[in-house]
Amino acid sequence: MIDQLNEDYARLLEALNEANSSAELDAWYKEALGRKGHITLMTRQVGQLSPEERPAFGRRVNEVKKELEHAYRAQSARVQSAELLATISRDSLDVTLPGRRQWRGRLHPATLTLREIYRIWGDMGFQIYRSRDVETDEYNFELLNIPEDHPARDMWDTFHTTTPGVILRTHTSPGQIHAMREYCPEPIRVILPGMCFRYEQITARSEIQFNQVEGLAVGHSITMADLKGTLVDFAKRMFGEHRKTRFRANYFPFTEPSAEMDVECLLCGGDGCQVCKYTGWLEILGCGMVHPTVLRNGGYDPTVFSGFAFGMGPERIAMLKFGIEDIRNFWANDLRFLKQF
Ligand code: FA5
Repeated sequence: MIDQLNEDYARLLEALNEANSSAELDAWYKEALGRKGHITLMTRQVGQLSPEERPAFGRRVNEVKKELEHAYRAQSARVQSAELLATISRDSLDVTLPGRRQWRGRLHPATLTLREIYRIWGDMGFQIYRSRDVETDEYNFELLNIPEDHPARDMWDTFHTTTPGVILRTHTSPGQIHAMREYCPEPIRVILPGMCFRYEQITARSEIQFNQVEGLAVGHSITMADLKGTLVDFAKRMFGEHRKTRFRANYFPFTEPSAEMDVECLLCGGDGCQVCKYTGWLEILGCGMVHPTVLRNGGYDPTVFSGFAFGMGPERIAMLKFGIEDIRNFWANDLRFLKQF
C-alpha cells in the first residue's frame, strides 16, 4: 500500500508541475485532493488496514497530503502571477480612466461639538479630566449630597451592574469628587467630559445614553459672579458674541445656590418658534456654587475654599447648532444623517 501511495505521490506531483493554467490547477485539485480525490480516498482506507499496517500508512498518507497541498499553493501562486502578467501585457491600460473614489470618514456631530467645547474651555484655562463611566452609588449620589432616600434620585434613575452598589453613572458630577480628592488642596480648573446613562423614556430630546461636559473650579474667593462671567463668556464663544443669555434659579443637591442657563434661541433669535416652545430661550446647562458638603467630601475646607460647577449636554447643544430635531439620530448609525456633517 505504501509503495502504491509513493508512486501516486510522484505521479501527482509531476502532473501538478505541468498544470499551467487556473483551469488545469482546478482539475488537478479535484482529482488529487478534492472530496472524491485520490489522496482523500486513500486517507479513508486507513480504517480497513490491519492494525500493524495502519500507523505507518496513516502517517505517510498525512505527510503526502500536506506536501501536495503545499505544492499546490506554491504552483497556484506561480500560475496566478503568470496569468496576471499575461493579462497586463495583452490588454492595454487606460490611464485616463478616473480612479476609484476613496471614501473618507468624518467626525460624528457629537464629537465635533465636544471638540469645540474642549477648545473653548482649553482657551479659558480649563484642563480635561477623564473620569470613569462605571461608578459606585457612593460617588454618583452619596458624596454629591444625595442620600439614599433623597427624592432627587428619581430624576437620575440608572442601570445597575450585577455587583451591588456599582452602576453606570447618570451624570459626570461624580468626577468632581475624583478630581477634588486628587488635587486637594490645590486650586482646580477642569472640565470632565464623558458618557452618561439614564433609565428613562427615550424621546426626541432624551436618550438613555448621552454625553455631558462637567466643569469644576475650586479655589479661594470664587463667587457666583465668577460662575456667571465664565459661563456667559463660554456661551459667547460657542454661540456668537451677540447671543443673549439668562440664568434661572433651580435646584441641584450638590450646588447651592443652583441655576440653569439659557441662551437666546438660535433658530428664531428670540422671537419664539417651535424649537424654543415660543419662549425665545433654550436651556443649555445646569450650574451652581459647589455645596459645602461636597467640598468637604472632596477634601476641601468650605470655610476656606469655594467653587463653582456646571454640567452641559453636548448632544443638546449640537441639536441647537445644527438644527437637529431628534436626538435619536445620534446613535442610529444612519449614514444619510452622519454624512451631513
Ligand atoms: C445634571 O446632570 C447635573 N449633574 C448638572 C450639574 C452639574 C448641575 C454641576 C450643577 C452643577 P441635568 O439632569 O439637568 O443635570 O443634566 C444636565 C444636561 O445634560 C442637560 O441640560 C441636558 O443637556 C443633558 N441631558 C440630561 N438628560 C439627558 C438625556 N436623557 N438625553 C440627552 N441629554 C441629556
